[in-house]
Amino acid sequence: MERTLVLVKPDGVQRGLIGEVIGRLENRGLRLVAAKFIQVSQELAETHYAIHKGKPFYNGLIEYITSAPVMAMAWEGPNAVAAIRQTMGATRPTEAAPGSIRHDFALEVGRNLTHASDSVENGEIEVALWFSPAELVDWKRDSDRWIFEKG
Ligand code: DAT
Ligand code: MG
Repeated sequence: MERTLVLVKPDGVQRGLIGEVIGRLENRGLRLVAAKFIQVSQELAETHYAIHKGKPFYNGLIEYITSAPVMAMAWEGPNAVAAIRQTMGATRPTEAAPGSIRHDFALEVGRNLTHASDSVENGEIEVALWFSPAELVDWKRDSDRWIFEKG
């Protein structure tokens, strides 16, 4: 079972799209593990986006993610990383597949609404960065056996 970090970034929160993102992930069959609505600190933003340090868009990215509250969540499921990246759509909204969130609700790469971990390894790392072990809820849904082929 893979785990991934999902953020509804400040533009998604301001535009009232938290419910839309959660609804799409629930509909897909993914299982919510943790959620919190927070103002991101400079330190967390810099750690989360450390890989982009030095790139021309880095300063703008840090400013954007710390500009207003975000909805941070951990979701799990079989192939959760690939499934959630697909539901979010490509980084550039104009390259995102029709039906994806970034296609359906965004226009610009610097206002692309959501974050989702890009690999299984980064899913583990990012969930651990954003959530303490006590915040991660270990639970089963009654519907799991109708969505997950193996428990
Ligand atoms: P993703 O969010 O799809 O994982 P990424 O990790 O490559 O994309 O980049 C992180 C964020 O940085 C992305 O969601 C938006 C911003 N970004 C990436 N490339 C950019 C660019 N060329 N210009 C402006 N912002 C960019
Ligand atoms: Mg990324």
